Amino acid sequence: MELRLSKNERRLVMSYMYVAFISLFIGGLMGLLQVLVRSGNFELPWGINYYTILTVHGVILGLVLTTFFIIGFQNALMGKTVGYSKKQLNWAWIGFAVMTIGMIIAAITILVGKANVLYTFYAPLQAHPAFYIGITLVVVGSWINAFVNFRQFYMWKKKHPDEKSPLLAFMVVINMLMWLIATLGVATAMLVQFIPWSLGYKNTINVLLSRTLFWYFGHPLVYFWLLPAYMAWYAIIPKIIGGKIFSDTLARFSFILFLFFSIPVGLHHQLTEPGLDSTWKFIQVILTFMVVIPSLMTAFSMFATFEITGRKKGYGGLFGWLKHLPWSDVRFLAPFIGMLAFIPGGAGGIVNASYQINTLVHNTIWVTGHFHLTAATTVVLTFFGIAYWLIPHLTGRKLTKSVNRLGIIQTILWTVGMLIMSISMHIQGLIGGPRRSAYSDYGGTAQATEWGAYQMAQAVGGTILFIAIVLMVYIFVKMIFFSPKGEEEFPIAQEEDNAEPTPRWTENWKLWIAITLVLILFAYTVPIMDVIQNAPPGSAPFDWPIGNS
Ligand code: HAS
Repeated sequence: MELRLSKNERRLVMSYMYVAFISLFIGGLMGLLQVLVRSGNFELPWGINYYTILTVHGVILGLVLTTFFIIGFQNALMGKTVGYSKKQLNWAWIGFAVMTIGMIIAAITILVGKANVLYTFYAPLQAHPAFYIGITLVVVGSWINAFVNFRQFYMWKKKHPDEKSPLLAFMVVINMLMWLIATLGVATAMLVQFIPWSLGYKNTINVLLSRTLFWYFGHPLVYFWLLPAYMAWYAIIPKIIGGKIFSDTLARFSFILFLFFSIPVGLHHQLTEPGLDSTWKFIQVILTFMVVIPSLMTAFSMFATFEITGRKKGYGGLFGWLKHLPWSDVRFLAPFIGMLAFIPGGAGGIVNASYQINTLVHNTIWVTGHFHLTAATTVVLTFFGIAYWLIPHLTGRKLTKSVNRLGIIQTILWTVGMLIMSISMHIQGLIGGPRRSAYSDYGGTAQATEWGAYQMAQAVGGTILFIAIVLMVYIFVKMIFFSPKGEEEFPIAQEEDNAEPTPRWTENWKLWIAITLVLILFAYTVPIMDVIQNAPPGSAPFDWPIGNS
């Protein structure tokens, strides 16, 4: 049974949305500046450091927009399916406050140029301690939220001992469990390494350990972004297209597989990193191929949902069922394009994960192209698709025809901009174009000259994307303040009437957590012990432009 979101719950979710959309604007503006600088035809005014804007872009979009949108959306899902007690809601607000304070501290530190360390904050680049403390607070706030979600779920189960949990609440709990276990890595790096080092209590830092702990967190981070999109694909899109959930069991099982395999795979970001034994890199590459499986299950499930719904509506033929899809409904179109983007985006991921081929693409702008397809298209377009019904639902307004039309234009602009930018990034990467770097003609070398056309294309794509961002922010404001009052549906799909019952083992939480921990211990114990026992010489801090700080 679906619950009604109270006023206070709506306000909480909206608060997250405000932060997310303000971040979209600021981060997008930085993205525009970056592609212009890298085209070689534009210089930043007032001596602004390229790496300051690159850090703002990565942190604000990769860490702030995503985390705030996700936790806000998940809180709406929890409110709708299992509900909040007054106390839980108060704690949820505390979580939001801690996250927001942390975010403001980190953002100010970056903006004043005291944290030019990019979103991966790789040592030995060093930021002001306030940056690390701010990020740590964001994580602590998200933990408070995680525990609220666990409690909500537990209380619901207690009240309904013989019922299976609502699918969306189950998915939220898996995502927050993965997040909690993954963020332990980054929290350890912050508390044991970065904060004491930046405060001057330690002169040097074990760079390899800090990067290994970062990627222990950094890879599940990308699935923390992806799973809320999958929540919408599995349980919301079917309702929007007038269908049913293909299989509750399959959906739960794919989420359980994400819990198992998202974390013990971080070394695939460090395949070229010296000091890590190649056996363990190889083992984590194999585990990476395991984490592809739940995405393939999701693709299968989505095709099945579309085809079954189409055939039920009487559309025959091999592909005739495609015609029934609501192409003019932006709530469907935006996430659908996100799905399409994940076909090349996921294939690119498999290329990256292929141990030897990684040598070709690592640290090139190919990787940037990869994550603009996966994170910035698959995930972000799905988030926009969610916003088109969630925001009006929360603010008591209607998604009007004109906003829907603007949304479609926005989606098309985004798709065109991203195609131009991402394809040229992939190609430039294959011919050696580096990532994470400001413009340089590398002394006029022939190879750098070859990159010029692709950098121009990125500037064109990035400019179109910025226009799409401005339009999205306009739509956001319109949906909050100017659309006519009314009720907008919170679309949650039901199972087929004759669906097979979901087996009870899907809720064997102790077993799932135990398997997750065993896999992590297996994949990480030896590499981490090795990195500590045979530690490389520690490094003194550096700052941009490169040099000892
Ligand atoms: Fe990745 C680097 C491997 C998925 C994000 N990735 C990154 C970075 C980011 C990122 C941000 O192994 C850069 C980090 C940095 O700053 O250094 N990635 C993978 C693999 C997958 C993958 C194997 N990545 C993602 C997702 C991301 C993301 C998802 C964000 C949301 N990635 C890597 C590796 C690197 C890496 C290496 C390090 C590279 C280096 O050297 O630095 C897999 O999860 C992909 C599996 C996905 C699929 C696709 C399934 C398709 C679906 C759509 C179906 C479509 C439908 C449409 C239904 C197999 C589900 C219907 C169509 C009709 C016509 C009806």
